[in-house]
Amino acid sequence: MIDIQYSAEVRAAKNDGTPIVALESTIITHGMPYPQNIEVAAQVEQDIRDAGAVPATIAVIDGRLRVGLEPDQLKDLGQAQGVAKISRADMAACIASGGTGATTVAATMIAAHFAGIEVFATGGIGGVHRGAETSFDISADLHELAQTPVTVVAAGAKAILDLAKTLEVLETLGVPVIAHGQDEFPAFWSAKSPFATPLRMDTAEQIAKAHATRRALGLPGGQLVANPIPLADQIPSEELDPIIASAQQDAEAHRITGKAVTPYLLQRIYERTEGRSLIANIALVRNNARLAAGIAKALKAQAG
Ligand code: PSU
Ligand code: MN
Repeated sequence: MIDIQYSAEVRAAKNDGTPIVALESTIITHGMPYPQNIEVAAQVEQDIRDAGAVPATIAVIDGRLRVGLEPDQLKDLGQAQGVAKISRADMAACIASGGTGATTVAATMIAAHFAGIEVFATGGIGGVHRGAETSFDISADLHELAQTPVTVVAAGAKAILDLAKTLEVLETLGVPVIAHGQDEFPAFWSAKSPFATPLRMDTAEQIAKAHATRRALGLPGGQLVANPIPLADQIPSEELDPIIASAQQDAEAHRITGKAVTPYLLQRIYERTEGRSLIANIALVRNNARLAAGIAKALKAQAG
């Protein structure tokens, strides 16, 4: 009944077995300012092609689930006004009512799995917000990782979140958190955080094998691959911490709640770093896209 609309490129890749990497669209509509958002989206797609896989950017447009956007659709979405941010709770309603929505990590995982795509690259996942003990603000992304079998490559969780609590919830939910090439959990704009990651793997092949082994065991849920931002591009946490704290205070003062919180904080941090947060964000997403392409290729190669 759900008629997935594939881009020509993704349709061809599905037919000939080329590895595919899913990409989310909330990062385009709610995570980065126009016009950089569409430039970055196109660049990240190209990085995946250069690494030997095919990109599938996911969104709901006029009530249709799109897996892979044509260049014009990507441009239109990146400058459209009032696009909804859709997570697990909103996805069916958006499709049923003929709406247009950008998919978060949770909704992108659902769509990717539905389309038979096992690997997904993004910037950072949603997690447990600072002050969650009173606000109860915990991203649906964490529960999605616990139930949908997609490997998500992210630069850890954004430093606007409570990283310690985010790691605790992931552990409770049984989500493997795998740091790529280091022991520490990365903190999005910074390569390292004070927190150790439960698992470490140094190659795409190992990560692909762990993904396939979970499937063979019949375990529900995916894996979070925490890939640190390249050192040359990071913003040291000493510099960012006070900026994040003040963005947080602004959000509270303006009573920002629910799904508006993450986009609000990202925008404030962008302003307070005079755009440097965006430059780092671009570098880490591209880095994640390359690793995700390697994992998708390894999964295909191992399947023989
Ligand atoms: N990381 C970014 N920019 C973003 C997001 C993450 O750098 O826009 C988005 C992702 O789509 C993620 C969502 O799934 O924020 C989490 O939102 P919430 O905290 O409301 O679940
Ligand atoms: Mn939230």
